[in-house]
Amino acid sequence: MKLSKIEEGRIPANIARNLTLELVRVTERAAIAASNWRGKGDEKAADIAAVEAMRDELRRVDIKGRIVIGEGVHGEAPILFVGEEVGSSDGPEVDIAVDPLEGNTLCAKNQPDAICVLAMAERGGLLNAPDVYMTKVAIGAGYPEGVVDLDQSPVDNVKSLAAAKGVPISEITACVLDRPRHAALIEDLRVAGVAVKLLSDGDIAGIIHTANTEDTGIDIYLGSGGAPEGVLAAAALRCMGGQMQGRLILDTPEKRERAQSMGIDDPNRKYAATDLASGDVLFAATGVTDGTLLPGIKLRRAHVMTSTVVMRSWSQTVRWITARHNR
Ligand code: VTB
Repeated sequence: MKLSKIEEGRIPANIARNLTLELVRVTERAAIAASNWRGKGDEKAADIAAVEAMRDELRRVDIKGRIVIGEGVHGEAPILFVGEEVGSSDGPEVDIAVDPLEGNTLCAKNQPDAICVLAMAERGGLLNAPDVYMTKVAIGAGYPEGVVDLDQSPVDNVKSLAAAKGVPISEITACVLDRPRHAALIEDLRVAGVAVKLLSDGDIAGIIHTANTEDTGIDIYLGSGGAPEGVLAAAALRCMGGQMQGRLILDTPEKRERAQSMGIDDPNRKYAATDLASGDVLFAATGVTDGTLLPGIKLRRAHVMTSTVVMRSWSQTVRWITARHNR
């Protein structure tokens, strides 16, 4: 039998794997802070609570970290801005992408799958994506490379996925953000007989769901969402297995210039998951509200319970960590 990477004892000289638990601490802190704002109808307050907690906890992590996906550009976002140095400075040079509260509307409405998210990669490993939309397609592991492609129509992608899965197209469930801009996409999918699961928000969780079809029933993610969320979702898929492509929507001269100033020379480039998040990547997400991805924060009289998924691309180990914190 082939030895696994762990049995062979091959520990690569890249991101220190002990950092995995450090990331869990960071997303746990953010999620606990955000949980105070569940169902309170105040998205902004929920977001600020998560951002501040995440920033504070990151200070303790032994890394020379640099934010590449954060809360905004320097000058606009006070903390966790793009380019901000984070960590204790005593450790490896890494790039960090954060979405301190992915789905702040979900949190404000206490709806499923509000999560606190962080990804870490070696320096240069995460695309410095502008805050524009990205067209995305994602599927889980176990399919031939290239079975879906952004240059095919969404319905054609579903058809080739159904053929590869060996099921009729009517047994494919596609996950799409419920937005007016997706009206034609949703209509086309329904006319073709595809089941469409509409998300009110949160396409990082939506894309992760494709990597876990047996539990979620979701086969494919289609449509456009935030480009920063695309990078974070790609980091997760790299750790879980699966395929994803993304293309920035740079539909105005201003957006093209902004992208260019961030180092993006080809505005039409089709990014694979490995272009969005390359090398050794760590990804952590803690549930704020109960969802399909993770249980939310549970407030008990003496304790707070957190549920986190943390994973690493090198080994594709996926860990679910339930923690009990004293109040
Ligand atoms: C997208 C999506 C996110 O917000 O950014 C969306 O990627 C915003 O889309 O996961 P609209 O501008 O159409 O509202 C989320 O759903 C949540 O942050």
